[in-house]
Amino acid sequence: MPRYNPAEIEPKWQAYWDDHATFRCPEMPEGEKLYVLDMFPYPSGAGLHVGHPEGYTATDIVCRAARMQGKTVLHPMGYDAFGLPAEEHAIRTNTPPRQSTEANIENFTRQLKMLGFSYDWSRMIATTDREYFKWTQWIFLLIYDTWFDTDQQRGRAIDELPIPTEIEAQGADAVRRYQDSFRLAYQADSLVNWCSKLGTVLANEEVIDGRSEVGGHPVQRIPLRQWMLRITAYADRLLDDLEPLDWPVGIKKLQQDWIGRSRGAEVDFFCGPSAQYAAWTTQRKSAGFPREQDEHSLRVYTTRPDTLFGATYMVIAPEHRMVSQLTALEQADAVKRYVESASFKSDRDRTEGNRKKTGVFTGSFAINPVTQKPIPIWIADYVLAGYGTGAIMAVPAHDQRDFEFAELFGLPIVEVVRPTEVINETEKKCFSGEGVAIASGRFDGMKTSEVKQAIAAELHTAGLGKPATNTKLRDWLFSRQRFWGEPFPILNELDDEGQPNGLRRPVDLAELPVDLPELEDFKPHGRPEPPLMKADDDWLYVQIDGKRYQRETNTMPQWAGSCWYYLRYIDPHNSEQLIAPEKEAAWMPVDLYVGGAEHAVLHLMYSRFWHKVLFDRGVVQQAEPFRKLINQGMILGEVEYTAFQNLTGTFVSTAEAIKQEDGTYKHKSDNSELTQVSVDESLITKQGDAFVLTSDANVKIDARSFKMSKSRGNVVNPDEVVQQYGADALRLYEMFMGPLEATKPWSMTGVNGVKNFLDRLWRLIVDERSEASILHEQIVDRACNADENRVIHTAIQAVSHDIASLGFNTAIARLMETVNFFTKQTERPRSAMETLVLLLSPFAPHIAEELWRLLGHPETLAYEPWPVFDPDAIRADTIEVPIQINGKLRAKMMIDANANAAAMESQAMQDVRITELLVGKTIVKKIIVPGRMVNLVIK
Ligand code: ANZ
Repeated sequence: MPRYNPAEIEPKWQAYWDDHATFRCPEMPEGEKLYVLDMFPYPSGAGLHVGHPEGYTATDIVCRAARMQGKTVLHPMGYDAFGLPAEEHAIRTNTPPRQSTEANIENFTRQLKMLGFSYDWSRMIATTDREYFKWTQWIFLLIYDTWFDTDQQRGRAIDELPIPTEIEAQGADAVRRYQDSFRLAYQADSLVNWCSKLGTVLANEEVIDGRSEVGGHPVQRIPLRQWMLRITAYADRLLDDLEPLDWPVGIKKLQQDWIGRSRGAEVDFFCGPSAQYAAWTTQRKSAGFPREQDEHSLRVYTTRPDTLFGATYMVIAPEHRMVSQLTALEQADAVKRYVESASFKSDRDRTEGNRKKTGVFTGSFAINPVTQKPIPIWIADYVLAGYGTGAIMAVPAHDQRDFEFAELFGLPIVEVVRPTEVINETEKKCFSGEGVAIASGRFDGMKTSEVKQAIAAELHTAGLGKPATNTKLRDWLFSRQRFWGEPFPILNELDDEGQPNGLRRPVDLAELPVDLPELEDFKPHGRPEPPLMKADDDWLYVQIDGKRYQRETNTMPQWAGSCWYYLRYIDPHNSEQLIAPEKEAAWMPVDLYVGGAEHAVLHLMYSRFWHKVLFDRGVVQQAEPFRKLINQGMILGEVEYTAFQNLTGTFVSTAEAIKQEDGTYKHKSDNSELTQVSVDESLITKQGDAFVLTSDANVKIDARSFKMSKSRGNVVNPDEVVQQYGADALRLYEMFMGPLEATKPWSMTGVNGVKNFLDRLWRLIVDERSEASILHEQIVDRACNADENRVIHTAIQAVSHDIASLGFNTAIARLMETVNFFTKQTERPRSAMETLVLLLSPFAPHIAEELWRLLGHPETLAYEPWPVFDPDAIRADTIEVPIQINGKLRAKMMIDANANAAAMESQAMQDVRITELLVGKTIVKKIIVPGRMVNLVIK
């Protein structure tokens, strides 16, 4: 063996850890606990990507070090296994998605084990396990059973919802419908992104530029009956509870922006027949602002009620329910065409700032309640149906979108706010800041904030307005028309004709899980209706107490399973409860959660929301699940070097190449034809931060790395890296590339570099010349001398500190220095080698275990005490420095090696040999070089 051979060592130690259940975590913490969580992967057919081991190695290092520091570590892994790719595979091959999912899980598990991560595999879960999604369904029913009490700001059981007497009087079904309208899980007609090609409704984030993210098919917006989760009820708490979390500020900001809380007012504008205007205002004055707008009014949400005098037109969203009511006959065709075209645009397309505004006049007018003037009502897609009330009062002088729209369609622009400070040119056209009211009647001269208050109060007394807050956050569209997802544990009651009557019944808890039906055929049928409608009648229909029900055939979105997996790891085999309360109390919250920044918003928002419902309903005991969060940076493909080449093969810098209209390139001075070529690294020299051709330094080489992708062919496969260099080298390299949170390019040369380091470490301890694995002859059984001790303790201090602060790259650099130091020594004390191996073990556990064994320890090092840092060992030694007078050596003194100039001077002045020589003289100059010498110039 003697040469370092990871292919032999690594599988051996992986088997050892498996056989000995080395990383099995006890049910309850013994002493201090540490719960370290990785974002679990979707087990795709492509297998692990090198991006996965980045975060996974980081957490593994933390866990391995923490075990050695005596903590009880919970470090689990599992799979987020429902999802579109498995379903598409099933459609293509007509095999059940469970088959491919299980095969992929097996492959992922093999790969993760191959990398030596110290997971407690006995806790492995997949969201597709029946024993797992039973509890996902259970949580759904809990959410369904909950309403949000806005006064108490918490979710409560639905049977605690106060029922108004008039509802009570209408009987049991009316009460059920009333309750249904308050549940956190409810059904609503919602505008959805319908993709007929995929045969499913997609979430907004699955739609990119009006096309499906998967497959790039056209997406149309249509109304459909959907399950919604009332996450908006929790908006305030989701915002307020962010603050104390130890999360990157960027992520907190993203969540705040996503929730997007704004405060303003709702205002009703009269839009009925003018003959009824007077009666309407009188009625409003006495009755006040109604909960729902009446048939003669159009309700808007505004953050600037102070600009009401400048509202010169109104806009409703193309999907607004009053579109047909407000459309005049002569405008009907134009409106129909406009509404149809808007249905193909995503919200993003509609609201992006630089798009040209579009719209159509309805032919109707509303009355501005303060100016009493009629103003036209338009339809435009820059107003979104799902925000506020889906209608606005447009104030073109003070809102940029309204301004662009008014300019385009020649609508009046009336300035009502004058800035109090100097403004720039664009603001002169449309000033959206605060200032002083003008052209606003009795409010003229008042400050914006005062006008806001005053107009809002007037509208309130007139029964025309009320304060309102809004969030950008929408309720969560929670159903999918797919088959590879969790079925909803809900039964829809059927009437005598076999049609759903709108009443529902949760599946009894004892009946969970509701398993997916066996399907003969997985092809979508291209209708919004879910594929589970194709299931056998045995599955589809249920009879209870003489009533017939049809099972809910929608399935949950992939987000569902990942909303709570961190809880199940704590008690994965509990068949009675989602989690035992004492275990939840002992292990939660997650102390460190590491994963990609792409989950900054949705996954983290959704899981925080579920956690809060579980908290309100007493299932968990803390309001937030993830105490500390870190996002690993993206790993890009290898740097690609490019330049241009002319027809004779001469290289030319990119700056010389001019792109032609047809996409080809020509030389900027001689007009010769150029083509972009990649340049081999061996032909390049680095000059400062730039790269040039070694043979011609005038030719600059572009160096760029790109996101790994199949189409670019720059994907690095972890299997191949492990085969060639070993898992320890891969782990070490990924941590050595740079700070965990940085984006960084892959480099095989870099992998080779760390592999060389591991070779050196091996040779430091093992005698390579021998046949059997024996220790190097320079390993000696003596205590470390002061030098060796200083090097070792410097390493202990640095590595311990760096692991705690997740600065893995600098820890590795320190370990490399330590190895270099001992390589140069003729003797290597066994104790120093042992410490070195222990310090390295979290990073490169296989080689560390092997060396630990060779150093004479039969047991795993996984629970060896972490080396203890001794500050005395690195305390600087004393050194001898000369004291000169006028350049002549007069004395020597022993001094602390780190002493500064002042300390050196003061010690020198106390030396009797010097004080004698100074009698009667004056010092004209002191030359003091710390650590080197003192020279006094005297007269
Ligand atoms: C009049 C006005 C005057 C407005 C003014 C702004 C400036 P935030 O802060 O994002 O909540 N708005 C309301 N509902 C809308 C919808 N469904 N689609 C598009 N825009 C909508 O923005 C609230 C402001 O956005 C509201 O205040 C409204 O325009 C517009 F000088 O009302 B404002």
